[in-house]
Amino acid sequence: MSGHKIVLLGDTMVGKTTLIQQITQGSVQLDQYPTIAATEVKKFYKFENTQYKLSFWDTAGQERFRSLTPLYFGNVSLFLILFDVTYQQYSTFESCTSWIDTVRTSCHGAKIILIGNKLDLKAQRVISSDQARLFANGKQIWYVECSAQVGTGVIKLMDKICEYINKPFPPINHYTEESTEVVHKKRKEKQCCF
Ligand SMILES: Nc1nc2c(ncn2[C@@H]2O[C@H](COP(=O)(O)OP(=O)(O)O)[C@@H](O)[C@H]2O)c(=O)[nH]1
Ligand SMILES: [Mg+2]
Repeated sequence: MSGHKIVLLGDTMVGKTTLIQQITQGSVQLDQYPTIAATEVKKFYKFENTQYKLSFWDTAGQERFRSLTPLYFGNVSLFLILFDVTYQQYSTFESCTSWIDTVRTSCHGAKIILIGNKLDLKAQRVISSDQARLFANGKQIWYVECSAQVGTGVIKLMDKICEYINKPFPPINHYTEESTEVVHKKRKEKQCCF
C-alpha cells in the first residue's frame, strides 16, 4: 500500500491545523519535522473497500509570508486549499486565486480541492456555497464545505479525497456545465431528491 501526500494550503487562521486535528483525532502523529517547519500527520482511511494511507502536510505559520519551501510541492497527490466562509480582517476567499496559481505554477496538473471552512458560523457567513462553487468551476477544481471545529462535512471530505486521488486529471466537476440553481430546478422538475 503506497502512501499519498496531501498538502494543506490557504491563508493563516482559515483552519488548516484544526482540520488536520479533526481528521486525525485518535491517530498517532508519526512524523514531525520541526526544524523545517512542516508537520506530517499520517492517517489510515478506508473508502470503498480500499485502505488508504494518507499523510497530511501542515504549514507552521510560514503561509503568512507565502514562503513555502519546495518541500511542500514534491510528490504531492492532492492539495487542499482552504478559506474561511466568514470574513475576518480580510477575505481569505479572494486569496484562493493566488494559492491556486502558486500550486499550478509549482506542480503542473496538480489535483486541488477547494474547501470552505467554518460552516458552523452561519450568522457570520459571507461566502455562499454557490459563489464558491462557481469560482471552483472556473478553476476546474472540486469544492467541499466543512466545519473543521465541529466536524460537519469532514467524512464527506475524506471520501472525496480518496475518490479524487484515484481519478485521472481533470476531475468531473458536477457544477461545470450548469449552476447549482439550474441543477436544483431540474431535480425538482424530475421530482427526485439527493
Ligand atoms: N468556528 C470555527 N472555528 C474554527 C474552525 N476551524 C478553525 N477554527 C478556529 O480558527 C482559528 C484558526 O485555526 P487554525 O487551525 O489554527 O488555522 P490555520 O492557521 O489555518 O492552521 C482557531 O481559533 C480555530 O479554533 C471551524 O470550523 N469553525
Ligand atoms: Mg496552522
